[in-house]
Amino acid sequence: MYLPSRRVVTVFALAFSSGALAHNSYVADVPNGGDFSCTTCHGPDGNYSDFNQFGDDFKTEMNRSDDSTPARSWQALFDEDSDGDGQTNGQELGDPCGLFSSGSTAARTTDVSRPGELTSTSADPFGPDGDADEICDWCDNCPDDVNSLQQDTDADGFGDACDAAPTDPGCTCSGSSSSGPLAGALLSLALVGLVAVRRRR
Ligand SMILES: [Ca+2]
Ligand SMILES: [Ca+2]
Ligand SMILES: [Ca+2]
Ligand SMILES: [Ca+2]
Repeated sequence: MYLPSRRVVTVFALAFSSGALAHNSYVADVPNGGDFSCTTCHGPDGNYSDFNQFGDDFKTEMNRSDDSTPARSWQALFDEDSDGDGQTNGQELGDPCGLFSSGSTAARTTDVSRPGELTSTSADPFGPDGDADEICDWCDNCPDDVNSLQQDTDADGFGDACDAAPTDPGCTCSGSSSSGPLAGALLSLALVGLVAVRRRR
């Protein structure tokens, strides 16, 4: 019976363990990285040398050496659609806004799908999305108002749809923009009433 030499066994063990170690060290760099074991980045048989497209993209990002883009950056991948299924990597892995940082908990931990598998998609990639405008709550500048264009004229972080002063960047007060004109109209009516009362006197 053939028995492999100690050297062969050692090389095989090192090769396997290095793959496993690499996998374990990268899991924390991807939102919900442990959900699909190694098949988030690797093929369905779990072969460490077999990368799916997301795995290839991730590997490229890991190995990036130029200074302009920090290496190991999820932010460079979240808005890409590696497998071409119509959902971004972030939508599939529960971080559609790219808020995840290594080791943190993803914004969404349910309804996660594989970003490197065309037939795997999330049922609600924008969720949770309280106003159903296809901008998830975490990155919606007006989470209670339908404003899919996210217009923010004064760039103060509050969308025009819910900015009490949509053209005044100095006013960071939030609230429905409709409350501004309404409040103004009510104030005008009060002033007219006050003037009328004084004239009668
Ligand atoms: Ca996708
Ligand atoms: Ca929304
Ligand atoms: Ca909205
Ligand atoms: Ca604004």
